[in-house]
Amino acid sequence: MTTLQEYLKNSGVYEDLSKIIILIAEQAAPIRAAFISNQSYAGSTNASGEQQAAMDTWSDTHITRVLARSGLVRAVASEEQNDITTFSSAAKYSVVMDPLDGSSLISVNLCVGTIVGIYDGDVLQAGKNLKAAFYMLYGPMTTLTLTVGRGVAIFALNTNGVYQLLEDNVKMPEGNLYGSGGLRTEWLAEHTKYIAEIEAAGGKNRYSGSFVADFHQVLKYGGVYAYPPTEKSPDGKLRLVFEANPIGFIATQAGGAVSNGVSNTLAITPAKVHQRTPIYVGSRGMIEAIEKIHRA
Ligand code: AHM
Ligand code: MG
Repeated sequence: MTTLQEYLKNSGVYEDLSKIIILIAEQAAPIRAAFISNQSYAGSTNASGEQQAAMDTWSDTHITRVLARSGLVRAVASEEQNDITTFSSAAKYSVVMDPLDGSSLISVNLCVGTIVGIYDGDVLQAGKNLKAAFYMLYGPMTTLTLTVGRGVAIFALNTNGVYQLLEDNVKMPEGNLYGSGGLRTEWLAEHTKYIAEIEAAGGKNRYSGSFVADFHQVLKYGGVYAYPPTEKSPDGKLRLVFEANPIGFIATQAGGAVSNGVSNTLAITPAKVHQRTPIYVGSRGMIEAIEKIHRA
């Protein structure tokens, strides 16, 4: 059995980076334990104008407090906080996170997760500069899907509280699953054409409303997760810094790709922390197909 600690050591990851990854990964247990008493909405909205679930704010406060106490982190930016918080400019690494992704599904007990990216230096960098990206998925198992820039590994939290390696060198296959956000009646012509092409080729629709969960099945089975632009929301719904970049980095490390439909989102330097982006993430062929439609 290879543990998360051993994997990080064998990968030659810098000590502080390893410590931050392990520290956040350890918060899966307290986060899972908190669901039962945090079922409601918090009555507040976040910087993206969305209703915050009690678990959004609980997870955000909890992880931020743990990072602040660690003394290892330079700055943190969270989907649930308005501004970037700087802890120590002497520290090397900054953390970006969506502390509880898919939170509209908490009250119906569907799969949700925590998304994290770690940069060397400040927060507002292009996703391609990520030093590590991972997500915890709170499903039947608690899993951790991680890249430190050397491929993708999946761990599961066992009954002894240890993350054990389930799968190393995860490769995203070409596949035909697709899930798309937004209302069909509001999709733009390019996206409508794209989905029609996928359906004509026998594509199978799988969309739960939890990005991490929907992405995870695309990672394993192949296909695409999309949240497209619309007339009303030309930048889609998901956030570049907290969602598109960490997941896009993982996809790319598994041989897949990420795009806003036109080009690779990992190349974009964010202008602001809560910037949204249209997103297509999944098997390489699927991402090439939407870019081809946009070029035509
Ligand atoms: P969240 O971070 O507040 O949960 O919002 C992002 C979520 C994604 O997990 C999911 O894919 C998408 O929003 C679902 O949106 P919709 O309900 O419009 O399909
Ligand atoms: Mg989210």
